[in-house]
Amino acid sequence: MALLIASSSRAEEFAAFARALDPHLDVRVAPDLGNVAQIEHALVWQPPKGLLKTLPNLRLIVSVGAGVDALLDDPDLPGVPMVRFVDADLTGRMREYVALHVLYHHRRMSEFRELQARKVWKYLAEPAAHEVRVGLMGLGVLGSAAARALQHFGYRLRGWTRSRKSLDGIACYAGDAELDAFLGETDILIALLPLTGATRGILNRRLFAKLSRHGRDARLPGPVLINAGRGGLQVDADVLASLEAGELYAASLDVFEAEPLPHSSPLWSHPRVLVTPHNAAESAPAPIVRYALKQMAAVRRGEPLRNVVDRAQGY
Ligand code: NDP
Ligand code: OXD
Repeated sequence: MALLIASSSRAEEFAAFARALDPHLDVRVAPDLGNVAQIEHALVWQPPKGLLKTLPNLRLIVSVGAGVDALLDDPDLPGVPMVRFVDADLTGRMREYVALHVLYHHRRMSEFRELQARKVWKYLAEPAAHEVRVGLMGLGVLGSAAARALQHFGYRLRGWTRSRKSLDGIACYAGDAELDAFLGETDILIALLPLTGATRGILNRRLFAKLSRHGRDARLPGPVLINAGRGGLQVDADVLASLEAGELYAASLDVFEAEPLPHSSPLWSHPRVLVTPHNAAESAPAPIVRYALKQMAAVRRGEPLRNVVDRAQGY
């Protein structure tokens, strides 16, 4: 029985941990597959399309990522069980990212940075946290953990999901029919959705125009977008157009339509945009490998797997 690791940048690190944790485990790193008939498990992050289909005895696919859109994009993906990465390490990192960026925009830090650059000492009005309405698209493992972290500051929270949820202290909206109501009461929008057929391109100019607007209800200079989900959720050009038109006040973007973000993108230098390189929540190799080994042990013992991907829903 062998474990294949296929991950563009960190495969050797994962392999070293796997060998340290289980010295008897036969660990292979793609593209050195050896005898493919011996490979029963695969730990993967964006493997080349068609690679997994070459493994005739594969029993389990463990995704290094919480998001599995790239895996499901493989037309030759074998029909064996696939689990996605869910772990306190990843969740904690995402919680930090979301709290950091919500606070940054709520406290108008991009404007203070601009003022500092010009050595201008100027007071800017800031609403109290309990006046700011933060809306999370996605209240799954990461969205709900981020919401709980934001609750400590006193933000007014709402969330939008596919199926109906009931979470203490969070106004819950579900499905397309309730999306506009959710957006209309959101000052800071956080996207923690998976990329699926239903969510691709959802963060577009039409949607931004539905966010809580200036006027009687204004709590911030304008709506804010924080996308830590997937780049395919957003239309980069629409984010820029909405920023230019004042439909968005600011944005934090960890993910982009094309990654790495091309040098030519005006998002790099926009004064109200924070760009991070898809690292909102990149887990260390140790928790990822430990998680994979636990799931492999469950397969061997015939126990139920955790965090199995629902292929029909795409996440
Ligand atoms: P979960 O599967 O736990 O949660 C997904 C949430 O999105 C659920 O609440 C789900 O609704 C909701 N959702 C899915 N489809 C729709 C839809 N069509 N309409 C409304 N809501 C929908 O995922 P995680 O929280 O673990 O992760 C979320 C995403 O974050 C990942 O898929 C990945 O793309 C991204 N990610 C990004 C990272 C980064 O570093 N930038 C790191 C890790 C993950 P319901 O509850 O009804 O199922
Ligand atoms: C993930 C990611 O999906 O890092 O885990 O993007």
